[in-house]
Amino acid sequence: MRCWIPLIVLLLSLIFIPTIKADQPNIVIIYTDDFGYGDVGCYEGANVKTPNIDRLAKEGIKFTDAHCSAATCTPSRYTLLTGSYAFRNERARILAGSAGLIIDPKLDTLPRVLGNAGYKTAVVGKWHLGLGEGDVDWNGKVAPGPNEVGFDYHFLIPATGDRTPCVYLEQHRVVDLDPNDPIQVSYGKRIDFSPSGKEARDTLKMDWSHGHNSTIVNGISRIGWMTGGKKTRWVDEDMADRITEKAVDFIRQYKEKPFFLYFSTHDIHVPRVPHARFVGKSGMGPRGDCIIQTDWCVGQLLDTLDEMKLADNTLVLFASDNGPVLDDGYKDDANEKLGSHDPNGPYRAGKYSLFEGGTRTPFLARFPGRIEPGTTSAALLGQVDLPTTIAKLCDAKIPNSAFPDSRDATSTLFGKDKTGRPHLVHEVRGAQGLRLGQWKYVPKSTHDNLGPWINAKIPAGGALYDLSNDIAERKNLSQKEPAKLQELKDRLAKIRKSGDKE
Ligand code: NG6
Ligand code: CA
Repeated sequence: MRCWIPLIVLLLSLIFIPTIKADQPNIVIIYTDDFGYGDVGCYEGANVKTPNIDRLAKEGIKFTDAHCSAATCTPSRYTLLTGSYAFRNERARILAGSAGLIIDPKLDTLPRVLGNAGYKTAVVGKWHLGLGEGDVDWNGKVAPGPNEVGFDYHFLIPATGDRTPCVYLEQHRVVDLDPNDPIQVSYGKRIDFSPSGKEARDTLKMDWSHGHNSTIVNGISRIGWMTGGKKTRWVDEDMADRITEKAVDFIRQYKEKPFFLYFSTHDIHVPRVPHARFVGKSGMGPRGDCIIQTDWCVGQLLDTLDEMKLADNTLVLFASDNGPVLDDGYKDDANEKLGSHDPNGPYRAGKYSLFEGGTRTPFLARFPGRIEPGTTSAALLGQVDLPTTIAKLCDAKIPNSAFPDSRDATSTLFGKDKTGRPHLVHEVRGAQGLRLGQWKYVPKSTHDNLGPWINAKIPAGGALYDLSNDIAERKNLSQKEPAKLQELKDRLAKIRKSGDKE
C-alpha cells in the first residue's frame, strides 16, 4: 500500500492543480473612480486631453451605452467582483473606513474563478469593500480581505482617499508600520485630539465644503478619526505613482502566467490632489489635473504590456465605478474651473443618481485580434456581465451558483451584438431603476435634496422616460404611459426575485 501513496498524491494533485491553457488571455481592468461619461477625451462632452485612454478606443471598442451597476462605489465594485446585484447584499452601501468585509469569503468571486483556472490575480488601488470583521486591528494581520475572496496579491487604499485609515495595505499588513506608533481608527467616538479639520481649518492645504473635517492627514482633513501610524500615512500627491508602480511590478512579475489585474485608481475621487507634475495641466483645477494623471497611469500600464510583449494576448478594459460629481466635499474649484467641459456628457445628473449620468460611464475594451480597432458600439452593456464574460474568455469553469445576475456578453464586448442586454438594473442606496430597451424607470426615493444636478420632482410612483427621443430624461411619461411604467416595475420585481441570468 505504502508505495501507492506517492502515486495517489500525484493523481490527486493533477486533478486539483489548475490547468493553464496556452491561449488564456491576460485581463486588465482599469477601474476609475467617479469618472463621468464626458470625462474621457474621446467621449462627447469632454474638454480634456487623454491620449493614452483614447488609445484604447483607437485600438479597440468604445461603448456609448455602458453602465456601472450602481451610482456609488461600493455596490458597483461588489457587483463587479461577484456578478451579483448589490441589492442582494444589504451591506453593499458606501462603507466607513472601519467596515468589515462585505464579500462572503465562501463566494465564487471573479478572482477566485480565475485563480481556479490557473490565473495569478491582483487588486491594486482602491478597495472599499470592507476589511476584517469590522473595527479591525490595523496593527496586526488585517483579514479577511482580498486574499480571502480569491486575490493572490493586494496593495490597497483600504476605503477611499477621504476616509481614514490613510495608509496602504499590502498582503494583510499596513505598509511601513512602526510598532512603537500603533494605529487606531474610529468612526463615531473621537479618539484623535490633535486639531481637527474644523478646529484648524485655516491651516488646511485644501478646505472642506461638507463633512471631511475630522483627522488631518497630509494637511487635508478626512472622514473618520485616526491616531498613530505617523510614518505610514500616505502622501496624496504620490498615490497615483505608488499604485501604478505596484501594478507595473505585478505585470512584470507574472508575465509568464495568465494574470488578472484589477487596477483601481483613486482618481478622480476627492480629495483631488495630483502630483506636482500634473498641476495646472488641464486648466480645470485639481479635478481635470487628476484626469490627466489617470491618463498617465493608463499610459504606464499600456507601455508595460508593450514592453513585455503581452499586449496581443491581453484584454484591457477601462471603466468607472459611478458617474461624475463636482463638489464632493472639498473646495477644489471643480465647479468654478469647469469651463465648457461636460462631465456627464449629454446625460442627466451624476454620482448618487439613477438618471443616466449616474451610471452611464466611459467603457473601452482593447483585445487585439478579437476586437476590431476603432469600433464604436451603442449596445446596452452592464458591468454586471463582466464576471461571466471574462470567465468564459479565460476558459474558467463557472460554478452553478456563481455570478447570479451576470450573463455572457462576449459578443457585445466584441462588437458583434449591436443591441446588448434587453434590460439592465441601476441602483443606489438600496433603490433600483431599470432600463428596458429605450425605456427607463427612475424611482422617487433617491432624488430628493441631493443638490442642483440631481434634485428632481419625481412622483411617488416613479418616473418613466423614453430615451429614444429624450436622452436627457426631462419628459416624465408616467401619466401618459402607465402600462409601460408597470411593465418595467414588474420586470424589476421579477429580476429581484429570480436573478437576471436569463
Ligand atoms: C460620501 C462622501 C463623499 C464620498 C462618498 C463615497 C460626505 C459628505 N460625502 O458620503 O465625499 O466619499 O461618500 O464615494 O462625507 S464613493 O465613490 O466611494 O462611493
Ligand atoms: Ca466612486
